[in-house]
Amino acid sequence: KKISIIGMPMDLGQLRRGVDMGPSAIRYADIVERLENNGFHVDDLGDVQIGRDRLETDPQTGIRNLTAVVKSSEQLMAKVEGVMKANSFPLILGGDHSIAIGTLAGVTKFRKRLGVIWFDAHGDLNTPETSPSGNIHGMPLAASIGLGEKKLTDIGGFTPKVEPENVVIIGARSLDEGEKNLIKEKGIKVYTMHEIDRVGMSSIIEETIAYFRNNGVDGVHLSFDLDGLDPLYAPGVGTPVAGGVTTREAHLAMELLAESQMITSAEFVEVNPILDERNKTGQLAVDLVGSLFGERIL
Ligand code: DIR
Ligand code: MN
Ligand code: MN
Ligand code: MN
Repeated sequence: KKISIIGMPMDLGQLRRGVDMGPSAIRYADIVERLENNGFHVDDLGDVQIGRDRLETDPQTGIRNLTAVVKSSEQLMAKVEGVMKANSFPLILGGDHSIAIGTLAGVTKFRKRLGVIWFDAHGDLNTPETSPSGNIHGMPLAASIGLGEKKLTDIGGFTPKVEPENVVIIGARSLDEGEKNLIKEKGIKVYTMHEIDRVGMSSIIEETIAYFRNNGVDGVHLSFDLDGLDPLYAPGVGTPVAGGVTTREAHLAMELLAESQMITSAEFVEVNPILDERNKTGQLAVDLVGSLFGERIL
């Protein structure tokens, strides 16, 4: 089995500096060795070049760094397409969560009915109209279901990438008003921390797997924002929110997804080494990737 790693050192989707060093931090925690030791052939394709023309805010929409994000997303899309064409598993390392726009544009060239698991404290469902920040990392899921700025939704020349009924959000605990309205309007499935506390992670992942099977998806992408975890375990993120998922709950989720053999692409995002403690969050990302690819304790 083949895995292709793509580094996406994007920091233009938000304002905290340092998240562009996320791919390095994850590599230094030995992601390639971990996967090779577990029997995979791993190709590290290196990093996508990120445009540096930052601090341009679109006067009409208030979106920050729009041009540079679009350019970089197109390059990531092309790399992901190449990996998919070669029948390898695309594993993308962020970078802030705006990278998901390019990832999903590449993946959905080959999947007509993709399911998406959005593991995150946030909904990332803002449009320029609802965004409190103008930061694109709060918009990638909206863009991928076809909502918001046209330059973001239409990357790759088609929209939407994903149907709202094929999206499952897990770990939510910080949703803006506009995002809450959108979730209701579109009927997006959301497991907030309340449901995780109440029924447990194992039931939630089992339900998610059954939901995707019932929907007849032709693949499932895992978009994993490290801020879905509690900042106690993942301090190296730009927008930490207390009351999150524990390390063990996250591992359990990855282990159950590995068992399901359903995941066909994945990205791990928002690791910011400047805000981290001795690469704790980068290391955790690698440990979770290990579980996602079948590592077991015994
Ligand atoms: C907020 C924060 N909802 C925004 N979003 C974050 O700016 O749209 N997403 N931090 O990961
Ligand atoms: Mn090779
Ligand atoms: Mn996110
Ligand atoms: Mn988040």
